[in-house]
Amino acid sequence: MNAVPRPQASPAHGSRLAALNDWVAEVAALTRPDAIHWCDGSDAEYASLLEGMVAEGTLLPLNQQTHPGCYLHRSDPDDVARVEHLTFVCTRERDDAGPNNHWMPPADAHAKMDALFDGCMRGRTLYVVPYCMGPIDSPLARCGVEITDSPYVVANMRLMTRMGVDALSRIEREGADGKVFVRGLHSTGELDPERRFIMHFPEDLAIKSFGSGYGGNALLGKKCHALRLASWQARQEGWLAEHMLILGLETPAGDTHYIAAAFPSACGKTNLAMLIPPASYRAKGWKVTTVGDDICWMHPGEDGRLWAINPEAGYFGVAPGTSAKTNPNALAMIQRDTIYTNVAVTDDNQPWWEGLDDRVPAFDWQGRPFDPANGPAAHPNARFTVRARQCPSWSPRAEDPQGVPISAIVFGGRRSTLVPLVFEARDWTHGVQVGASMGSETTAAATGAVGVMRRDPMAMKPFCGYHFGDYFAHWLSFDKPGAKLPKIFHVNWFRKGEDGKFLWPGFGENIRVLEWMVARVDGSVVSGEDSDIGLLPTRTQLDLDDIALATEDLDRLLGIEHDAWAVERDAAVADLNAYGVRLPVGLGSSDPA
Ligand code: SAT
Ligand code: MN
Repeated sequence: MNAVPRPQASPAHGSRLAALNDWVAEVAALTRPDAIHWCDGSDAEYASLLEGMVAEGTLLPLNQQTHPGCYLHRSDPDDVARVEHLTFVCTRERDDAGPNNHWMPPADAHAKMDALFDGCMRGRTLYVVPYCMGPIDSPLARCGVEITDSPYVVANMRLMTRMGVDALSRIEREGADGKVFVRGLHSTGELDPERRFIMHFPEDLAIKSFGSGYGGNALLGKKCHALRLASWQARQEGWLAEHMLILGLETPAGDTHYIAAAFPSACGKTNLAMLIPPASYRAKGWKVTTVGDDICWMHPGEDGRLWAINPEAGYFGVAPGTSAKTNPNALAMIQRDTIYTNVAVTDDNQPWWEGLDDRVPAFDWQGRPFDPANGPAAHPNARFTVRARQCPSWSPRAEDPQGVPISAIVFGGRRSTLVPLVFEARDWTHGVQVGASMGSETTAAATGAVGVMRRDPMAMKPFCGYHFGDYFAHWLSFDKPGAKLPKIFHVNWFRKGEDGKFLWPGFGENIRVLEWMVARVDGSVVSGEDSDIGLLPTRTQLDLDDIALATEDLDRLLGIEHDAWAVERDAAVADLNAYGVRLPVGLGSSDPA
């Protein structure tokens, strides 16, 4: 540990940056808080936030013997997921937001939001939360300030971002050079779904969010800043802000390949990022390390490769389904110093959720005595928030200011039919088409029906802050002379048989698929089998030695149903054509190759 005391970057109240002080004053004049607290990000501050929430009953200590430093927050039952229908991108020109976003003219949106914010912090404390997305000294990192009246949000921001005096110093330094920080204004309001909106103003790098305390709606550094606004900034500055995990795959030869993978929310990004290889692979020397589980910022480096950072410093993961079998690393990291949201508890006050183990919980996520007639004990989108470094597979390269070089990009969705276990795109353009055509069955991470197939290009449908046509064109623009771009793959761990059971064992066994990708990247496997959808592994190229798979299941997992694929491709092309004239040439046609 660094023995040097933390720099006293700024006075306890206020900042050296007039623009920041002015904005805080302006917000305070509108929202009328009883007090203003400038967050320093210290342990003492975190402890006192927790203490305050425990005292007011919004945070419940869990069993401190088994789970030291762990707490439970029960949200309003109507505030448990992202609300895509209430999320807007407010560009001056409607077309810049694209058909992929809800849009409102900026002046109307400001008027609507300012009416909601008017006096909303009376009786509350206004917290000023300076944060940095990415390693504090990284040229790839970007900063913001969130103003919120929710101590729960502040505590979560402390776990999820680099928050406090160091971030404020950087903001002040950059501000002195004329660089702007992202301004996020948030209030939980009355948690009334009728008075709930999440508004983005990409042209002003601003966010206004009212009426929800839930993760993606309220922790503004995450989806609002690091994806919606960052994707806009990235397009202007020539980089990519993506909904991707980043993992390091160490091979028996001792090389580490970094892989970025995009899956929609609640489709296993956290599990893949923290994968523990099966014993036979570990014995050979395979190892996975975790750089990030949700967001990836990729910049072209001088060497032509894409270099990636994880802008976050924590994980906001889905609890249900997390177990010693599915994700032992995650389970180990959430035994201490974790904030749980909407999980159930056992009779000795330990956190519990469906899929954890066979204990029967005592109380459900709403605090009612558990009764299966009321549905699942934990909310299906129950979450844990925890510092990234607590993960046993955490990679110190997550702190590397230059980021990590990406060898492969993986797209994937939850598809019970049709889509094979893995295929490789023929080239970058084809890979962009594969990503743009992605579909997935919906999950509990967003309000609405679950299990409905929807098109989710690059897993960015809810998160791209501008017109998808421009976004695809931006992706294509990376293919230029001198670029050494990653190979692009598509995977599907979720294929089901006629009996409704998953065909592929998934979890740790997914390393078998990653192994093939790395062999393709380093050239040790010269070519897959060419098909009408891309390159497929041959049977012998995938190591399936010690897993029990019936031949017909394997045929299904690795095969192509040509007629059904033709229908899928037409549907994907029709969906892409909805992006109209801004769709880059090639992507709307039925075959770019
Ligand atoms: O709710 S979050 O947006 O923070 C998580 C997710 O849906 O991916
Ligand atoms: Mn996500």
